[in-house]
Amino acid sequence: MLIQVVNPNTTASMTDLIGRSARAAAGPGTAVVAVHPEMGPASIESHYDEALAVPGLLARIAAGEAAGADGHVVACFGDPGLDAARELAAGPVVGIAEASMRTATYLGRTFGVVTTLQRTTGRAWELAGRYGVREQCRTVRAVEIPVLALESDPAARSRIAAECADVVGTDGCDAIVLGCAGMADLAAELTVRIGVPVVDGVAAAVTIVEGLVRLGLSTGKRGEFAAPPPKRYTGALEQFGVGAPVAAPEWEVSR
Ligand code: 5HY
Repeated sequence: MLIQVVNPNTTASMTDLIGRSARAAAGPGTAVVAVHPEMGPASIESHYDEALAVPGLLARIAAGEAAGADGHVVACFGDPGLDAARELAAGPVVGIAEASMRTATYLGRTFGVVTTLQRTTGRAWELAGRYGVREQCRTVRAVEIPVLALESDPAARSRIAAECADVVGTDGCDAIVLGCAGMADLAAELTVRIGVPVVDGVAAAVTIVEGLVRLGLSTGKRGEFAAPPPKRYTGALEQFGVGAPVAAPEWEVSR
């Protein structure tokens, strides 16, 4: 099978990091392509960023569909455009926030989220409510490190570790969810260092998509997530008209 993992921001180094985590989680017989949009924000740290990331994300979902992807991951902790992507895709589409939060509920009674900026914590709480895990989510913390500084700030790793340790020590959480795709490479080390399961949403989402495809299950297309009704889109969005030609991705499906 082939899973397309879309980093909705446009930073190639973050796409590479996401791809490494996704490939490490994928089982034998599962190919992973990690991509990002040609247009959109370099990182997603606000509602404005999130809104402007969605068109590029959807273009990637459409291209992946045309190229035969069996499923998709939306690799951003706000799960931007997830419902719209489910309308476009034939296969399952899973966001890393939903995947990581639901996964954490299998690992203990409570979990805490550690994310980047304080201003994004409201979205994490909102998603916990949307996904029906608000009771198990005991805390959402921010280390106040911008998304792209996760790679460049030498103190980032230790600050995230300290926040995770406090989530366990102060809030007594049984598990931790990393609230940014850019933290994907920290989960294994933090699990050992903190002593509780630390969930990377990229790996969790790939595993869930893989399982759904293996079970022959996908998004229900008879109701809310049926293909969008055809209509005209104007201006910069003209390419999104349903039925408009879809740009082929740079990658080929090699099964
Ligand atoms: C993410 N932003 O996973 C989110 C994290 C966040 O560019 N990729 C981003 O802080 O909301």
